[in-house]
Formats: sequence, structure tokens, C-alpha cells
Amino acid sequence: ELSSNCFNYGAYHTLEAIHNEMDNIVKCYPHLASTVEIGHSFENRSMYVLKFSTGEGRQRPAIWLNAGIHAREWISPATAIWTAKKIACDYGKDQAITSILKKMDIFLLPVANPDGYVYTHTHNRLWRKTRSINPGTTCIGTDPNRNWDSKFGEVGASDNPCSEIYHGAHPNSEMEVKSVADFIKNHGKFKCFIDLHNYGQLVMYPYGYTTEKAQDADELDMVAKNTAKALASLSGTQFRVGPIATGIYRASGNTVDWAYDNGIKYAFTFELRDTGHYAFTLPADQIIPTAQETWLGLKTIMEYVQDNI
Ligand code: PAY
Ligand code: ZN
Repeated sequence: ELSSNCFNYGAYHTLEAIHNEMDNIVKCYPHLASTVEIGHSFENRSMYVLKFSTGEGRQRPAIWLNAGIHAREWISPATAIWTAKKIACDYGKDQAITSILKKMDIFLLPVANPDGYVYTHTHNRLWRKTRSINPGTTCIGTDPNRNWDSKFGEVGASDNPCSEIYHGAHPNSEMEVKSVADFIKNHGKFKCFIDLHNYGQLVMYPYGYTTEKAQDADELDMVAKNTAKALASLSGTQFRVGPIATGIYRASGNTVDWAYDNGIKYAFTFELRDTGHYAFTLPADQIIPTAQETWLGLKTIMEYVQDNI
């Protein structure tokens, strides 16, 4: 059922193809799905979001699924677009997603860094950052996962525009980051934010900017452990669990720390397959298995959120 049209979910796609497939999903499921353009990138590409909602009028509590903030992490947008189709197909059939969508809306941004993503197709497969111009240097781009307004410019971010972890000139200097932050603040009812990266096989939660425990760390750790368990149940893929700062390294100004410090308690970041063998160039034959196992993890979090808000 996941290949009912010509889009091949088991292949990596260009930005244009992903945006087209988002439109197709809306055409096939007009009562469930719609698109929202939340802004534009530095090079004026669309920040294109799929909204899944069964509620009329009234603004429901919501979940944000974020993917492709790092350009080279291709498995992230590929998993996201598969997930979009899965949500659409399973609504009304699968009890869990049906009941989640009775209470909450889901917003999914498959390519949060469209300029970088295009650049990985046209110039450099391993580009990570945005493509914004930095005054006074020929080095291009900011790390959008260091550009959020949460302990901006502290540990684990660089003030050197040539660095892969350059934090940018100021918080939200990247239009891509600002678009998401503004949309979420204006909406006001987001309860969950999940950011998809690779690689490493980890389910993490705040904080990245400090090794001090977040107030809800015990609860988030429990949810993350259940998420990793659900994920492994499909084909045994092992995910480690912990806060970002100790699970991987310290990273200030990151996405989910910002979400958490802005009242979105259920903030998680996934590092999808693998553990480093193929790393960013995960073969396409792993897209569907990765998306399928990730889906079990995402559903675990979303069901928990539904029951606890
Ligand atoms: O997922 O937010 C997170 C943790 C911090 C990530 C970061 O921005 O540095 C971790 C890296 C990522 O997915 O971007 C890990 C990968 C393997 C990398 O590029 O080092
Ligand atoms: Zn990343």
C-alpha cells in the first residue's frame, strides 16, 4: 500500500520530488492532510510542512516532526516522507494513529534545510550546514542545530564560520530556524517535538547544552527507553538512550533544547541508522527498514504524549 503511486519510498529523492509527493498525499487524503508553507530558506526555497488534522476549526495540541535539518543526513527526509504516507494510509485502520489524530494534530517538516539538501545533490554529498553567506569570509553556512535561542553560543558550538558547528551570527539568524521557531511560538499548543538525524542509533532528550539533568529527565528517559524497545522489536536494531550531552556530546543552541525550554516537554532527537559503517551514505535498501522501525518508536512517543497531556 506504500507504493500505490509512482513515488518510490525505497529511494532517495530530490527536494522537488519530496515536495511533489507531499502534494500527492494531500490530493489522496484531502480530509486529513494539507500543506502549510511556514517560510522560505536563504536561497528562497519553500519551508514546506504537511499538516495532519481531523479537527475542524479549533486549534488542537500538536506534535512537530522535524527532519533534514542537516543536509547530508538523507535517511532523515526519506524516513519522514515514508512516515507521512504511513500516517495517511493508517488513519482509520490502525487504532493507535487514529486515536492520536482524534486528539492532536501532527505537523511534519521533511526537509528543514532545503538549500543544504539541494547542495548535497548538486555539489557536495557531505554538506551539513545551511547555505547562507557569512560576511567577511568565503566560508558558507551555519549549523542550524546550533542556531536556536537556547544557551546560544555556549559549549559545543563554534564562532568560526568555517566550522561545521558554526552557530551563526545570532540566534535565529538562519531563516530556516526562525521559520520553525516563529510558527511553533505563534501556534502555542505544541506538546511534542521530535528531530530526526543520523547516524548513531540513539534516542536522546534534553539537555545538549549542559550535563545537568533536565527537570523531566526521569520521565523522558523512561519514554525514550520504551521507544528504543519498540524500535528494536521489528528487527533487533539497538538504540542507546540518554540526554544529548552525555549520549553524544555537548551541543548548545540545539533544536530540542529550545523546544524543551519553550514548554514542549516531550522533546526528543533520534540518531537513525547506522552506527558508522555507511554513516551519512546509508544505502537506499535500508530506507524502508529504517522507516518501519522508526515508526514504532515514533508511535510509542506519540501515544505516550496523547495519554499524558
Ligand atoms: O541529534 O541533536 C542531536 C545531537 C547533536 C547532533 C549535532 O548536531 O551535532 C549530533 C550529530 C548530528 O546528527 O548532527 C551526529 C552526527 C553523526 C554528526 O554529524 O556528527
Ligand atoms: Zn544531524
